[in-house]
Amino acid sequence: MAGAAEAGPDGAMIYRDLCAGCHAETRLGGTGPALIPESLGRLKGEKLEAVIGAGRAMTQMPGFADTLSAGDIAAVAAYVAAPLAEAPVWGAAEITATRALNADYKPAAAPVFSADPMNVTLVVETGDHHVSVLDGDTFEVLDRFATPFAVHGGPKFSPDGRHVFIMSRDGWVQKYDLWSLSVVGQVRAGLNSRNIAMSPDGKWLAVANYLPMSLTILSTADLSVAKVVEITGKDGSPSRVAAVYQAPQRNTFVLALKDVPEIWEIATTEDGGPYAEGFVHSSEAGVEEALGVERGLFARRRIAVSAPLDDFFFSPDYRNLIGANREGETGVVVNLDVGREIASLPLPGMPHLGSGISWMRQGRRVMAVPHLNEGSISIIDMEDWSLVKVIHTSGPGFFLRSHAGTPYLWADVFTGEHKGEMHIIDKQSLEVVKVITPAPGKTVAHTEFTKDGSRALVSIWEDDGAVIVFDAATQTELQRLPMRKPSGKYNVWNKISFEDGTSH
Ligand code: DHE
Repeated sequence: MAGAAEAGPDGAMIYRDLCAGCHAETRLGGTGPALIPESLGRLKGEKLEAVIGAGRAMTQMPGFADTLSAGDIAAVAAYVAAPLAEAPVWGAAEITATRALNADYKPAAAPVFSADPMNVTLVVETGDHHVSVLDGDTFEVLDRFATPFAVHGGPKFSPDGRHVFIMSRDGWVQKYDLWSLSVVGQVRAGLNSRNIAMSPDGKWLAVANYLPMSLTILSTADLSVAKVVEITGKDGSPSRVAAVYQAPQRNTFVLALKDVPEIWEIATTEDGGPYAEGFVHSSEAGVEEALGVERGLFARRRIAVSAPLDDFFFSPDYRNLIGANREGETGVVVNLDVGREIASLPLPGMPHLGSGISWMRQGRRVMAVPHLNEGSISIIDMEDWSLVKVIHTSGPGFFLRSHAGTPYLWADVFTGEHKGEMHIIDKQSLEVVKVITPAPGKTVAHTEFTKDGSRALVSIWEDDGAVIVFDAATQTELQRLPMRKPSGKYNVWNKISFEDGTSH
């Protein structure tokens, strides 16, 4: 009979003794990040054991290789990689209990710097979990502040560009005042979150969650909880929210649901939203109730689709949504006005619609989409949804960027032997006019333009990385700003003006 000595190390006990102090008994995170499969993502097996053994440089995470045997480390890694026994409750009360406002914060009456507040650009530095605030003309660092662990997705600016909201994968939302250069506060809106979206009027911030399966809506004024929407499909099955987007002309949030074949639209004003004038075609008594129609602030509309869609791109008028499924080979166009699919798109090779951009070419609007598993960019005509061209690049890219002030789009290569090559593509001829390799052997990715489009900022995505400032017209390097694994960069003006060449 197997005795206790033969049972092997007890990962749960080691966790309680050594890890729970920072990561919490619940594994949902404390001063350290959550240690659950949803948060660990691709950090598993040997990679996870390596982090436990060696720790993480420049963080509070020590290495345990001297304290624990290889078997102990494997046991604790297996323990944190296993799903939680019970789905944790994370409702309004739990969220509210995490809300912390900065007692030292004093709102400034005007920007405390002389730089153009509309040309300020944020750089997310994932190497040591900070954001640098750059003057978009001189590239001086105006401030550098600590963020929650593992920020993901684009920060969202208030419509006046004064405040910005930043989200971490562990569901923390941080509010920062760009005039005072000061953190305002933070709240944990979810346990494992995807992204955030701001309502067009700037009053509400929606947080898309995988865990729990909900959408949290916060008041942007004070980070209080306005509503927690539980996500269940028409047939009653729960669903994770893959992403949430703002639809400015519609006064709605649009939700990509991971597990049910539905798109949701949620009204962000009392009188606006999907069922405002023009969207409901019958006012007969009882019809709306029978259809399950809701009205008013945060009213929800369900749009049925043929399969779950988790990656979206929108036409600039937000009437058409282009959706794809990460596992699928095709994309579809859903017209949000009529609430149904109107076309399918020839998009093989894992299109990354979230990185799509659009512009006018020969009098017609076209969109460009990179593919995550092959070196190509599809160009689609947004009037008849035909494939205009497939542009071949030297490897799979992650991000595309352009600006009205430049004739080019910049497309990176994120993986493979050509990673770090940046393709400069002419938006009219659709030809690759140049390939630049500013840091050979290193990942070079994600471009953002200054307000006027004259400068392109590109990340050397390494721990001892940098943001390179290029002359956008000649692609000549002008400056290199040392940064810790810089990822995305976000220009206030490009974001709040919904510049076509950038993500929204
Ligand atoms: Fe992202 C944006 C989803 C992996 C860096 N990523 C987004 C958005 C979504 C998304 C839905 C749009 C949110 C927004 O801005 O409102 N990302 C996903 C995934 O599903 C995927 C493939 C798997 C996952 O782990 O979630 C994924 N993303 C990554 C990475 O591995 C990247 C490269 C590194 C990281 O930080 O995790 C990464 N994603 C980014 C960045 C943006 C982003 C920098 C914002 C781009 C922008 O310019 O707006």
